[in-house]
This record gives sequence, C-alpha cells and structure tokens, in this order.
Amino acid sequence: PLVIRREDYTPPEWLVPETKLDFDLDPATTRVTATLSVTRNGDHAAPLRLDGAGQKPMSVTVDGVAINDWRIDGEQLVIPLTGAAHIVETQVEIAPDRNTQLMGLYASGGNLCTQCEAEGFRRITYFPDRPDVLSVYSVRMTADKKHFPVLLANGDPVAQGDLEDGRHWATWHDPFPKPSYLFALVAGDLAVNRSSFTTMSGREVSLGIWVREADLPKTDHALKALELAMAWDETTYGREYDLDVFNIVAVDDFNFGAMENKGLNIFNSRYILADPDTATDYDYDAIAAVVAHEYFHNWSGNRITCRDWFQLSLKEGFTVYRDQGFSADQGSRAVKRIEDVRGLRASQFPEDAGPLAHPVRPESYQEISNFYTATIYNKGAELIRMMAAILGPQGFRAGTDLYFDRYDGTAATCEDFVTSMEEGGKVDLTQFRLWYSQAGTPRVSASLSHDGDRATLRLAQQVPATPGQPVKSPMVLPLRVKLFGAESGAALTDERLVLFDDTLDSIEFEGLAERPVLSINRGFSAPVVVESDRTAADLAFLSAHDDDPFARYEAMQQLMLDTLVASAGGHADHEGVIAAVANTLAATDLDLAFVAEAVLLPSESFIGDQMAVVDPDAIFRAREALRRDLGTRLEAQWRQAYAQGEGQPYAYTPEGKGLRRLRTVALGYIAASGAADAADLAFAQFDSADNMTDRMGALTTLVSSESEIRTTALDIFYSQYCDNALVLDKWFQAQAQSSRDDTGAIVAGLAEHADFTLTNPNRARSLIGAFGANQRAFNNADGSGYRFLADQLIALDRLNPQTAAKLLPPLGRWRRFDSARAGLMRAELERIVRTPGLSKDLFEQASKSLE
Ligand code: HT7
Ligand code: ZN
Repeated sequence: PLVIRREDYTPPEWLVPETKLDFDLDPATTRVTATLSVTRNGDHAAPLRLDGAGQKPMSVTVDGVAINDWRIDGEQLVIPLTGAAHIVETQVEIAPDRNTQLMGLYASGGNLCTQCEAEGFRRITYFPDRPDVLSVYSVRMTADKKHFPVLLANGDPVAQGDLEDGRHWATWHDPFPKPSYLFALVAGDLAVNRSSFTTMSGREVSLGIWVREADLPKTDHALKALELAMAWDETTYGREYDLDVFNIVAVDDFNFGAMENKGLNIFNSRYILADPDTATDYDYDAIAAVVAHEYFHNWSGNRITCRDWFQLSLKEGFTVYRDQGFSADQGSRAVKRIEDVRGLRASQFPEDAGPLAHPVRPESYQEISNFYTATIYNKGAELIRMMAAILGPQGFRAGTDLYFDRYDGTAATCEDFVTSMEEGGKVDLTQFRLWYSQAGTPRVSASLSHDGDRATLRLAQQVPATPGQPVKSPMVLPLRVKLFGAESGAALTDERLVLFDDTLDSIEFEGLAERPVLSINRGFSAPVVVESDRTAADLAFLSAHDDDPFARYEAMQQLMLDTLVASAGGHADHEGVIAAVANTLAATDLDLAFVAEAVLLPSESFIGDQMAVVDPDAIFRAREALRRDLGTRLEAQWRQAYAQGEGQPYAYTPEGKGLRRLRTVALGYIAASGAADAADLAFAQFDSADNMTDRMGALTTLVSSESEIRTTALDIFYSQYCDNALVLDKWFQAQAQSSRDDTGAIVAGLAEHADFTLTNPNRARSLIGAFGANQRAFNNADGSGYRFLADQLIALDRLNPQTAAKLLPPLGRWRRFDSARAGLMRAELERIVRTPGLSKDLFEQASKSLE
C-alpha cells in the first residue's frame, strides 16, 4: 500500500487562484464543469496534475481549446501546460444516488449534499485536492425546482432564476480563498429557522438552520447555541464572523458529527435536532458543543487552514480546546472537565496504548480518514491546554492573537502555532514540542515523604514504547500540585504549577504544620497517568476535602479503581468506597451534577486498562458486587437522592440537568441493590417521564434487568419512536450496551431487525459501535462477539469504508487479553485483511492492528 510521509511534503507545483464550478444537478447523473485558473508555482516544467476518484473526464480544454493530450496516471488527470498561467476546463459526470461512501456529492433523504474533508472533492471534479491550494470559488447550480427548491453553497448568494423546463438556478460566491475540502453545496426541499447576529464591528449576519419542514421546531436550541458561540468567540478570542450569511444544513446520513465548510456547515442531524421529548440532556450539550466547534473552525481551520494533513491537529486540537472552553463557560466548569477527561480516558488512552497509537502530528498514513482520531482531536486539545497553563491567560491570548494575525489566509503548521505561543507568551517551548512527535501516554510516579515541617515530592516519568517509537525522551509535564493537612483538612500550600521535564525530579515544601496529603495533577493539568503512594485513607480524605472539584472526583475514582482492581484479583474490601460515597452523598455544598459524576464507578474498560491482562468477566463481577454493596448499604441515601426533585417539570437548566443525572444514577444503584421494587420504580419513571433524559435513564436500567417489564418498556419505546431515526438509534444502542448475559445474542438478532441498516452511519454505530464498547459482551470467551464484528465490518466496508474502519479498534486490543481471546481476535483480523476488494481504510486499520 502507498504510504504518505510527512517528510516528503513539497509545495504545490500549480496554484489555482480562482475556481468556477457549474453543477447540473440530478441524483442519477450530475454534470460538473470546472473552470480553473491555474498558475505555475516556481520554476519547473511539470505538467498540471489534478486529483480525481472514480470519474472520467468527458472533455478537457485549455484556454478555451479542446485538447486530447491529457492522460490518466493512477487516478490523476495529467495535463501538459506550457505557460505560466492558463484556464483549464474539465467536464465530468457523477452519480450522487449511488454514492454510499458519503464522500463527495451524495444523496441523503431525497436531498443532495457534499462532504469533502479530507479528500472528497476529488470525487466531484478534478482538482489539486490538497489543503495548501487555496482558491476563490464561484458556484452555479441548476436543478429541478420541485424536488430541489433550495440551492445553497459557500459564501454569499449572488443571483437566482427560473428556467423553462421546471428547473431553476442559483449562483453563490465565496470571497475567501479556501482549500477544496471546505467546498460545499446543498440542493433540497428544506425549511429554515432564521435569526441574525450583529458582530462586534457591526456586521449584520443572517443565520439559518435548514432542515426538513417537520423538524423546524427542533432547531431552536442549535440556533441559540450558534448565537452564543459567535458572541463567545468575540469576547474570548477577539474573533469575529466575516460573511453576511452563515448557514447550517442537517442531513441524516453523515460519516462524522458535522463539517465546517465556509459559510455552509453541514451537520449530522443528531447534532442539530432537539426537543425535550426526543433528545437527552447529553444530546442538548453535544449539540451546543458541536455547533460551537464548527463555528469556531471559521478561524481555527478556515481562515487559517492546514498546510498538509499531518497538521490536522493544528485545527482540530485547537478547535476542540476552544469548544471545551465554550461549554465550560455555559455550565459547570468542573463537570465539563470531568466529562472531557472521562472521554479522553475512554477513547484516547487506549488508542495511545494500542497498535494504532500515533503522535498528535503523525509521520505517515495510508488513508487520511483513519487519522480523525481521539489523539488528533482530544489529546491535541490537551496539548493546547498545557500550553495555555504554561503561558497563563494573558500570555496565551497574546499567543493566539499573534497566531491569528500572522497566519490569516494561509495554510499553516503545528510548528507555526507553537512558535506563535513562544513569541506571544515569551516562553521557550523547545522541549514541549515532543508532545507533537512522541506517541504514548506518559506515566508519572509521585511519592511524598514528610519529615517535621518539610516534605519532599519525588517524581519519576516514563513514556511507554509505541509502534515505531521504541525509545522516548522525557516530556514537559505541567502538574498542578497542592498539599492539604491530614488532620485539619486545611490547605498547607498554595497551588504550584510544577513543570516536570526530566526523568526524575524532587520538589521541596517547607513550613508545613502537619502531615501533608498530596493533591497532584489538579484539573488534569497534564494528560498522563499518575501512580502515587497515597493510601486509601488519603484518597478518601481528598475526596472529601480537596478544594479542586476535579481533584476531588479524581481521588474518588482512584479509590474506586484500586478497590475494583484488587477485587477483580480476588481481594474485595468495599468499606473505604462505601464510606467515601456516603460522605459525598451527604455533602450539602456540592452541585448535584458533580455528585452524580463523583459516585459513578469507573467503566469496565477503564478498570481493564489498569490490569496487566484484562479479565472481562472478573471485572464485571467485581464491579457488579461493588454496585450491589453500594446499593444495599446506602439504599436510604439513594432513595433520598432519587426522591429529590421528583415531579418537577422538565427544564433544560444546570439545576434541572443535575437533578436528572443524579436521579438516574441513584435509580441504577437502587436496581443494583436487588430491591424488589426497582423494576417497577424504573418503569414508573419510564412511563411518566416528560422528557427523553428521564425516559432513557429508566430504559437503560430496565434494559439490563431480568424483569419481564424490560420487554414491555422496549416495545412501548419502539412503537412510540419507530418513525424517528435518531430516537430509534437510542433503542438499538441501549440494548447493545446492556449488561445482560445474552447481550451478544440480542445484538445479533437486532442486526437482522427490519429497522437495522448499514447504509446509515448513525444506525450502524448505534448497534455495532456500542456493542464493540461493551467490554464483557464483546469479549465473550466463545469469540462470537469478534466474529459478529468482523462480519459486520466486512459487509459495511463494501458500502462505507470510512465508517467501517472507525469501528475496527476493539478487535485490535488483542494484546491486552488472554491468549485464547487474543487468538480469536487475531483470526478475525486476518479474515478481514484477506477479504478480496477490501478498502484501504479498513485494510490499514486491520493490518496495523495485527502488527
Ligand atoms: N473537520 C470535520 C471532519 C469531518 C470528516 C472527516 C473525515 C470524513 C468525514 C468527515 N466529516 C467531517 C469535522 C470537525 O472536526 O469539525
Ligand atoms: Zn473539527
């Protein structure tokens, strides 16, 4: 397979200052005429090479004259050109309604839309499809007016008109030079929810969210989030919107969450549509975060884009950091940080510890779509967060101002970003750059010793070997540290930011009045694993006294983890955890959403990540036993928490969300206790809920139960929502996440259900993705889970390779399991690799997972 390497980057041989596109749109056959003004870049005699995929040119002209001496090299169209500047016109035909990959121009729900990142534009027309070729686009679209009354593209609308044959046309112009991956058009029968925003310099921007008419009432939350995001970017980063129009279109078939096309964002409808009856609090939060994320890309991604795809984290890591800051400012900062860290640990840490580990700035790839990973996005965001911590708020803002000013209108690199931080913040980040090039999650061991009024913190770091990187250098780890008095609970020191940049270090503290307890990596200031010599009593103490809510949560998690790992190894002692949870439930100064997070046990897979060999059955048993003990011993407290706010009408407010979250967690513990009324309680909540959060909370509990009511609830849910694809996804997902013994068989049955389809990525992910993440069910010792996943991936690969490749990683974790399971997993990976006609997406993931 062809491997693309970062070190091979060379600037483009030809530039395309202007692009004119003419689309004669039709789902079966769309004709695309592209007129490119091209200029030779530098002193060379190379021909013009345009990327294509799947199509054939019907005609090629140069400066208005048809030519025949073009040739096809691989998938590239090669055109000999003699001068320094030419006008090249190509014509191709494509078939949107046969495009199941959902890259390029495709049909979704009767509408036509595009997805061009990373390399979809070449499936529409011939073009130098690389992010460092920036062009000004003018687009003309012609389509049947009855089926496609709305015609949208990037930038601002210019003109429109009717034609005689029932067709109509529209032209759009985007004045900002952009790479081809940001191109977009939509043609469809859509209704719009409009509002407007006045920018800080007084520009009036028309905002529109376009959806099916029936979905219009579900767009208010997304529209509000957009307005909030626009205002937030002005106050927080001084960034203002730059066109007169900002449109968002929601489509049902989409490979990802959303896409930041200039002035015309296209969204997976699950990140737009919400009302209390169909969307959970989690959905509402995710919608606001994704709307903000795509909007923020207008500066971090569009105005400044990436020089090449190795720099992907330049825009993605920074934009995730920006959307995390936005969400933190809308609600509870602490809960948001807890959620983000939980996400990082659930997806990025395993990636960093497995066969697909790669640096935040990778060195090579076969298929770029495989690199839209948690490492690029979420670890990338942690790198920005660490730089922000090192620079401080003013230095960081000076750094981002410099970055935006200096690189506006260009295709930049991660190095450009770091240099801006160094100059703006006046710091030296030489060693910090290792975070971009070294993969793997650093491990820190921390030990605090105490002698009289002095204490010494000894630190050691180790960065594990990862594929292609056997030896690592020590990294800069910004660790927020504070000491608390073990007796008084008072702070003994101020918080210090320790920049730990060596293999070993020790830090002295003086003037301590009592025995100190160590609070370290507060706020999760560095994305590392910390192993400390803190006792269970120290952790319980911090879970009650630390003044950093994240550190308080973290202490509780560590206490639970230590208990569960010991318990999975046969040494169960639940007393410490029970006391600490009781304490947290009794605390009156904590917000309820925080309490709900703090009392939740670590996931089965995170427990597995702490073990030398993952034993899914022992982990499940240990976790269930602790859940049962917590449920029975604290039953009165759970019932009290559950009764809180009962009957209160639904409101999407921080308080309302906190209440609902805690009630659902409490319901789970009541069920875990084995209480006779648990299923009835859950069913009553399911039946009477006036919102989807409570309904799903109850259904999730019921779906794992042995009670008969389980089927009743699932049937009611199905008949109520079978016409709503996004809600039906939840029905599939909940069953795939169930902890019942027969989950594997249920999932296999659901794959045959009339409503299951591999053509819709949301549906495929709701069943296959959720099942792959269900540690115990997926890793059934008989290998049925592995076989099921491989079968589904092979079938899905024929339709949509990108989505198939994204679902493969659970099979690549074979090294973490016993030899019997490892053998079964490897056999399925080998079967995938041997499959004739496999895509390069799935081949890259599967073959790397075998290494
Ligand atoms: N920048 C967008 C990435 C994306 C994407 C990547 C591969 C295949 C399909 C895709 N759809 C969107 C999304 C984002 O990060 O904002
Ligand atoms: Zn993004």
